[in-house]
Amino acid sequence: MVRNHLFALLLLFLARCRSQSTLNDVPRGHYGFNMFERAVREGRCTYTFIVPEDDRMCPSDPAIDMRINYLELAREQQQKKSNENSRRIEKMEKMAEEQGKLLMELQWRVGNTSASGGIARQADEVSRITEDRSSATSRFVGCAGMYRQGVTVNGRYTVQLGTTSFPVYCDMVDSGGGWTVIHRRLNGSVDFFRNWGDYRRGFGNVRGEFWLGNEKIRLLTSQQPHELQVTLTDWDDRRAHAQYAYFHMEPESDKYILRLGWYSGNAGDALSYHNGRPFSTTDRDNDSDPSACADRFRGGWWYGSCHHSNLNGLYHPRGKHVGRGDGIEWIQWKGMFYSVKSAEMKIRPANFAHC
Ligand SMILES: [Ca+2]
Repeated sequence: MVRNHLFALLLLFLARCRSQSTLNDVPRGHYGFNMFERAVREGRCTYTFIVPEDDRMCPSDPAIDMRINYLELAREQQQKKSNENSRRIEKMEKMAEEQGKLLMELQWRVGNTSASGGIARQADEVSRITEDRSSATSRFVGCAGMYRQGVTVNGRYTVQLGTTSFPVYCDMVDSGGGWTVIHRRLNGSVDFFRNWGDYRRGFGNVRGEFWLGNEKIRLLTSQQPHELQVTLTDWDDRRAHAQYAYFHMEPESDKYILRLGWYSGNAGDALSYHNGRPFSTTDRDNDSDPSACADRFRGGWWYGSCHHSNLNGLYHPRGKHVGRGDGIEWIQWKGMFYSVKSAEMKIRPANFAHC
């Protein structure tokens, strides 16, 4: 009885539309509900349907809950698998890249050895390179070795290779560090127009201008495959660089022939022209030109007929100069009549960045 009265009051309230309320308590089909519906239809009032707080939560169905839990678990597992697959793909890509480099190097070395003749020598060469590569991950030569031992400050250090030791300048900062600097031009304080013996031994000061020496460079690069970076600065202090994925010098008996890998950088490729060419100095004409390139261009380099780069040429204090190609030239960057303000060549093991 009391309930019916409450119902009547509620419906009266709803029909007058003075406030929002709930119809959930009113069974559909009840006369009060019908009244209200009619009132809305006739535009005498509008209503807002408010779902009671308790009804907003669906009643729990164990079967549905289980299904949801299962799907969430499956989604998490799928995500984990996806992440794991991404990591595996990345790792395999790195391995493929390393193997590609090794294959390229082996093919190149074998081809080179073949040109010199002798299957036995080819086998020895492949065996030696493979040994180098397998041990390369545990040892680094020169500044890279010191970097791996925790030395991360640029400066002069002494490297020990077997019974030989000599001073070097280490660049431990540029492009990830670990670089052994083999050449630097800075201010023209050192004469680079020198003979074979000087280039073989090296000259200058590793803190200033110097050539490390063909014998030492040869020794470093014969321990394991190395990469080369050339850094150049012009007289407006603009910098450019050229990087070569592989850098190697043959022994003196082969006239320190230059071996180079792929070029990258923004200076232009002015060194690949010299790939496969022997070193020449003022007293050793090993170039392929009728003239003596080292004499004409005032340096020691892997001249052909004659050069695309001449980083051991004359130091011209104002950059632009008259003598064609006799300065510190990088033709693909500045042409034949512009000597750069400073230049540096540095090497490190080719796998340094990956280990
Ligand atoms: Ca010549």
